This record gives sequence, structure tokens and C-alpha cells, in this order.
Amino acid sequence: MHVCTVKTKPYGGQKPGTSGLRKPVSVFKQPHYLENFIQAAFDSLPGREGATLVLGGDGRYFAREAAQIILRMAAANGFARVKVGRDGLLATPAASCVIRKYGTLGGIILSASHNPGGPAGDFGVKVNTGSGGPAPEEVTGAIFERSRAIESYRILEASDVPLERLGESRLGAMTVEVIDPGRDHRELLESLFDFDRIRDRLFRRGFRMVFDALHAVTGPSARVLFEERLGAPAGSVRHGTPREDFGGGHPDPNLTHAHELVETLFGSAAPDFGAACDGDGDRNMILGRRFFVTPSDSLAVLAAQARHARGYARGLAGVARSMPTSMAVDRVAERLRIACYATPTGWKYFGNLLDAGRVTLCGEESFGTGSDHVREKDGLWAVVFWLDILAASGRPVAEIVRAHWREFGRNYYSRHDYEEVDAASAAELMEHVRAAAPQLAGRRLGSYEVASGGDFRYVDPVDGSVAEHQGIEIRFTDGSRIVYRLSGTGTRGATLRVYLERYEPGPGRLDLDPQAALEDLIALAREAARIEAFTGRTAPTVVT
Ligand code: VG1
Ligand code: CO
Repeated sequence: MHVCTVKTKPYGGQKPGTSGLRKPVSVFKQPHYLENFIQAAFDSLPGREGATLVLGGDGRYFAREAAQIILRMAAANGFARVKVGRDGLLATPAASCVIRKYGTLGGIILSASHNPGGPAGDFGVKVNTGSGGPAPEEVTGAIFERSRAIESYRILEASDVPLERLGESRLGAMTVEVIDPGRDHRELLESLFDFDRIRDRLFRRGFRMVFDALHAVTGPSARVLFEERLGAPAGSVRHGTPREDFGGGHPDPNLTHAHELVETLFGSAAPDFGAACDGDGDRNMILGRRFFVTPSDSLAVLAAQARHARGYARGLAGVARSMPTSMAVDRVAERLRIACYATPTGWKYFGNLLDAGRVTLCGEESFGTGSDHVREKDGLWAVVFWLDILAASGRPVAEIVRAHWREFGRNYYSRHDYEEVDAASAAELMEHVRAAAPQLAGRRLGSYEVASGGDFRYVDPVDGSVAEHQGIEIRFTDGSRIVYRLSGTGTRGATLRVYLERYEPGPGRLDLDPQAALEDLIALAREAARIEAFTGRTAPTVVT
């Protein structure tokens, strides 16, 4: 076996977005494309000689080939060991857990998250650092710069390493260790939550749940967790076998893409609880019987109820949410007298706050919740957390959330996505809103009065780093908001996200349909940004 230095030329556009480098499979399959990016990533992680790397992913199409290439490149780049999930599978939060537990240099997660897979779908590479979290901006910036100047990469000439069985094998001087993809992570969850209480108070008393793994990475671990460890009836986990095309669907846990689960929970013989995770297991959707928990509300409820969970009984240091996430959690933080931070979209921005011990829980409106137990959002963690709260309180999901609204008021919330719009038109729309927003202050829009408008700029309170242009926010005097942002994970054209929020104090009109409650704001948001004129669209493609 010998190390080859392969000549290559830079590709443009290898700039990681909100969460890793995400492109159509056809782009990743171009000669040397993956290799260039991996070499650029290795070059940007100092100290790889003799170090350990974690490798995993959601098992999507092209992941098997990519994992073998990365293993050979790791061996040629001086790594001493790679811990790789069996069959190359390792959910994003599980990878974060393994990186932290074994103190490795970092990890590579092969996933495009909730984007569809298969030959016509997307592929992606997430790079995590030794903290277990997504590489921060300075590292992704360095990777991009390196990718623009790359002239060669190093790879070992060797045959494929078997990844089906647990255990160790050699690749040149490097050890490849195939690990159980769920074990370390499940052990961590058992230390945080009271599994006996969940089993005894819920499943032993006939509580029924459905977990939809959407044919993605969480299925096998969900079966062990829910059916074996917690005693949920066999068959509670649906679509539990990971497939490289996710059964042809979007592995995206929301009302649109997880519609089968939604129909079950809103059907006649609905179970007590429903949940789903995304492709790489970092997102979650929570449903009660005929009840949908908005991700922003889920974060607020978890923060308010955290004291009932063993791992959080000592209290929360603080909470954080991405800026477009509803301000429901802010009210809980106020009540608990703890700090609440608003960060740009993307989990990497929570890293410093978590590392510095300033926050314990954090979340995003995009179905992401997590805590300081790892440095990624964590789908299964959120599901077990909810079960633990249900077991502690003995009340159904809908009652817990309604009681929360009565106590804190309700932040009616929705996100409208306009997917695959023309990129240039989307950029023009954003420029228009950017210029118009500051001038709206003090003016009336419909029945609302604008308090302020402008671009969100984040100064990290820990290291002072600055992130500009993180979404344009129009705030109204009654606490309502409209936020406009362009997605940093889409791979075709541009995706415009419009976030809408209106606060209703409790006890007010708490049981309205969110789309009805937000009707005026939705119309204002369309007009203010001239969405139809710029994009030609009269309606969003996905509403969550
Ligand atoms: C989206 C979400 C964001 C999330 C990101 C990665 O980004 O809005 O909240 O952190 O996906 O999620 P964007 O830029 O498209 O809005 V995942 O599950 O890929 O790791
Ligand atoms: Co994901």
C-alpha cells in the first residue's frame, strides 16, 4: 500500500453553507470533487498527525463510496485511527457525542440532512471540530480558501475496508474501528432522563407512540430506545430501516413531509404521542393526539419543564435560540431569571455559548432542539425529553402546551418557504427589503406600527466574532415580527424563508389556527417584500 499524491485543480463554490457543503450528487461525483474538499478540510484541522477522526453519516446514496475515499485519505494524511459507525452510519448528534466522549480531533458527517437523497438528490459533508460541534465560521472560511488553491491531495492505494462488522482493521498504518452507531449516544440519554419512570408511568400503562424514522438514520437506535429499553409496543417505530434514497421521500420532519405520521396522529384511533427525526437525526417533530407542537413552542416548553428531567434538575445556565425562532422561550427565560441569547441561524453559532457554560438549552424554529450534552441539535434527545416530561406530569401533550400558553401567552408562529426561486431575483428581493426596512420605522403597515427594521448582525458574546447579514427583521410595536432570510442549505436556485410571529398574551385567544392568526402579517410580508413581483410566486411551497 502506498500513498499517492494526486494532482488536482480547484473547483469553485466549495463554500460550506449553514450546515456543511451541500450539493447535488452529480456535483459531488465529479472527478476529485469530494477529495478536494476533504483535503481542504484536513488541511484546516491542525494536529491530525497521530490523531483520531470520527466518520459517519445518514447512509444516503454515494455515502458508501465517499466513506471509503475518506478512510483512504485519512490514512494518507497521518491519522492514527478513524472511528466509523457500522455501515458508515452515525447520526449527527451521535457523532458529536463520540467526538466529545473520546476526545477526538473532530469528525466528518456525510449528510445533506433533510434534503432528498438518491442519484438525483443531494449529498453533503459536515465537518465538526474537537468540541463536537459544527466547524465555526473561521474554520469553514479556511476550508473554502484552501479549496480555492488546492493542487493535490493525498490518498492511500488500498482496497475497501469492510464496515459491516464491529471491530478493528488496518488501513496502512491507520486503525479503522467500526463502532455501534447508537450505543454511546443512548448511554448519554440514559444519564439525562429517567428511563424507568417513562417505562413505568407511560408504556406499562398502555401509552401509545409512533416514531417515524422516515427511512433515515435514527431507525435502528429508535427501535432499541423506544421498543427495547422503554417498553413501547413492537411496531411503534415506523420506516425504521435506513435506505439510501429514504424511500423516495424528503426525510424532513414537518407537517408537509412527514404527512403519514401527521395523518396517524390526527386520525380516529390516534396514539398519545408522535415524533419524527430527519435524515441525519438532528431534527425532531413532536405531536400529541390531534396536536402539533411548533418547534419554537417545544423549546419554550422544554425550558419551562426542564427541572423535571434528571439531567437538568440543577437548573439552566441560560437559553439560546436562532434569531428567527419565536420569542416564546424568551418569556420562559425571563421568568426563570436566566439569560436568553438570539444567534444567527445554524447550530455552529451556539457552540461558544455552550462551551462557555452560558447556555444549557438551545433551539431553532427549523425543528432543532438540543442542549450542552452534545454540540449538535439532537432529535432523539428531544423525543426522550418530551416522554420524560409526559411521564413526570401525567398529562397529555396538548394539555401541557395549552397550560404553557395560559401561563406565558402564545407566540403564534409560522415559516413560509418559497423554494427554488430564481437566485438573482431572490437576491434583488433581499436588497429591496434591506433598503426599505430601516425606513419603515414609525410607519403604520395595516393595523401594525413598525418599531424598527434592519439587518441582523451578531456579535458573539464569547469571542467577539461578527456575523453580518443574518436576516432582515421588521419588528412591530406589539411584539410581532416578520423576518426574511435566504436559505444556506438549498442546492437549487434560492429558497426565500419568511418567518412570521405574533404574540397573544394569556388568557387571550389561544386556540386559533396559526395561519388565521397570522393572516394580516402574512399579507403584509408579501407586500413589503413584493414577493410576487420579484419571484413570480403567489404562494409559498412549504408552510411550517
Ligand atoms: C436550515 C435551517 C437551520 C438549520 C440548518 C441545518 O438552514 O433553517 O435552522 O440549522 O438548515 O439543519 P437554512 O440556511 O436552509 O435556513 V440540518 O438538520 O441540515 O443539519
Ligand atoms: Co439534519
